[in-house]
Amino acid sequence: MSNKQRYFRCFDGCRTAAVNSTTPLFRSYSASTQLLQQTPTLGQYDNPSRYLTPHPSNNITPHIASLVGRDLHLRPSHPIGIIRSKIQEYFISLSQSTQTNYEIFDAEDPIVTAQQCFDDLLIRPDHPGRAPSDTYYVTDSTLLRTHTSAHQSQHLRSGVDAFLCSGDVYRRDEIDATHYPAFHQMEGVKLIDPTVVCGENDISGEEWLKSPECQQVQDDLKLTLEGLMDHLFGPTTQKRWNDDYFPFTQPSFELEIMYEGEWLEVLGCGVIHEDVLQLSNRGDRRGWAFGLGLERLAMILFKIPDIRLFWTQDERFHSQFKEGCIVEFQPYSKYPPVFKDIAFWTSTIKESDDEKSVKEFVENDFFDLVRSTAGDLAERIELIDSFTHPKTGRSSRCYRISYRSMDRSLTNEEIDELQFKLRDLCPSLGCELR
Ligand code: FA5
Ligand code: MG
Repeated sequence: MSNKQRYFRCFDGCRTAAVNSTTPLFRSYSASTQLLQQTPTLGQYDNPSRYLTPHPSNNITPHIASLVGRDLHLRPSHPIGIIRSKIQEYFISLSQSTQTNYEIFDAEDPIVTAQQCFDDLLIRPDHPGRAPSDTYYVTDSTLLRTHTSAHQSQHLRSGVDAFLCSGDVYRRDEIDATHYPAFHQMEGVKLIDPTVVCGENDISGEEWLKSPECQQVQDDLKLTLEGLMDHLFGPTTQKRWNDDYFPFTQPSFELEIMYEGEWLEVLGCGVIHEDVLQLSNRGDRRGWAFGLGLERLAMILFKIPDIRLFWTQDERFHSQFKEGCIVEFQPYSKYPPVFKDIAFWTSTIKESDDEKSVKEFVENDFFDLVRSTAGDLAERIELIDSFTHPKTGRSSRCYRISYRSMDRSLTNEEIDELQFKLRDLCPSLGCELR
């Protein structure tokens, strides 16, 4: 077995609780399973120098590099690890009734190529998600995966018919209680039994989309995922399907569940686009795929109010969770936030040899600058004012940053110090402080 970690499981679903939580991580299964199992090593990608390369396209910050390889999803007593196991348990239980054996990949390298993350999935070169403002690039052709779909094509190409693949994903994004630049996803893919629905020599294009076979794939997908929600949230949970769009599935859907009076999006999915299958040399088959956010599910199930908590090292957090148990998180503190505003012109006009050069402001660069300066103390950034000067045409923005520690009270002095550092760094984005 190469760098990819597969476990093959027997499908009676029984699994012993014995887990050695030290590195490497061992999982044991009861002797009654004819088990086949490979052990992912915790922390095998924990090496910041892999991510901080001198390549001119590299836009990974030391803060992000320090998160890669933490492997929260492989820690048996971490909420992200508990939820991953619970989902896998459901799919293993399905294998008997549906004759589908899901192979499991939990330790793929988070560095993927642009080909894997985008081209294989029909994401066009001009798609905004590929821009360096949205994606962390290691070099110009390699990057930190932005979704676990980056591994779809490789597994399909290698002949796997059904699999689950989980891991950490990275996106340059806004900062608040539900968004963090690193989070975890699980991908699921199933190709339908070719004696029931097949691809090549059969119908394609519009005709395929309107066919009863395509409907059959959708029905199987929806039934499977509704069953998963019942397994996680109980059979009375209200669910609703909305149409969605992904370049690599057609048709595409999102699933929302009603939780405490609100509809929450938990996953995206769809019928795998026939061109994706074709590119993976599986054009003779048809199937479905989904990608779900593990933090979203864990925040709901464990009632964890802030996404940063998943990354804390505080024992008061970790001591609350045990392998296999869903328990309600008991907040151990709510320290007060410290608010600071920062206002700047989003461009600096440099007069050099009569030529005016203007560097364009990218909001995600500013968010990254705050994260690099303040780390997890930055709880939220809000744009509270913006205007364009009527004479000069220059734009101004004012952001309010809430700083709050999960673990202690902050002093005004230490936050002032961070804020001064941030102000000193703003001109590097082409901004001029006001
Ligand atoms: C995707 O990432 C697609 N790859 C999903 C997919 C897979 C579609 C296979 C079709 C087939 P999306 O960007 O919507 O889609 O993210 C999927 C899920 O990840 C969301 O439903 C949500 O649960 C979670 N998610 C997305 N962004 C964030 C974020 N910033 N923080 C936490 N969770 C997030
Ligand atoms: Mg979505």
